[in-house]
Amino acid sequence: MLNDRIKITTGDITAFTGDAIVNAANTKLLGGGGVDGAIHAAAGSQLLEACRALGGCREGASKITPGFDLPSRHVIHTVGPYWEGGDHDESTVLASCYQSSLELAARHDVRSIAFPAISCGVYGYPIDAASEVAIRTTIDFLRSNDIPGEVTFICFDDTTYDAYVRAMKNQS
Ligand code: AR6
Repeated sequence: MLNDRIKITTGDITAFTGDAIVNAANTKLLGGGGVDGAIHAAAGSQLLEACRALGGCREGASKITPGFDLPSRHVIHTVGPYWEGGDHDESTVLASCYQSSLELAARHDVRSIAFPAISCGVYGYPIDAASEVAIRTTIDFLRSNDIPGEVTFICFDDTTYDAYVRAMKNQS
């Protein structure tokens, strides 16, 4: 069952004990605030070294590193769109973040993966619209792929959690 493969929880993504967590990074891939800062702090300085070697990342694309001191084996770094009102292809770029992260996960045999609400902090993407994109893109991917077996959306607050639950209901 598809719905059994999607989980929505609240919490801190750095505590996720699975194969990979996704980082909401920027194009430089050299750390930052928000979830990016929390992931780098928890993974240790080796993560920054590994990111330096990647040479940045385009918006909507994804790159993978080890998780170093994190409980998850990998970090998939993706770069979400900056919200500019909705008519600058933001939803296409955001869908591409989820799609490219899931493709990378499948190629690295990542069975369990956790996403934060990409672009919904500093980048200002409205959570209702963003959670619809996240859920729709993930459901479409899981329909035609067995790996990852499980996708968890880790929400940092209750408003985010409620939006994901609504988006999930709207898709079912
Ligand atoms: N666990 C789960 N979710 C978290 C955590 C955490 N530990 N910390 C924050 N969030 P943001 P963006 C949520 O701003 O909007 C950085 O400086 C947060 O509440 O981290 O994509 C990068 O370097 C929000 O719902 O990412 C970029 O420059 C979501 O994660 C820029 O910010 C994303 O918020 C990216 O901005």
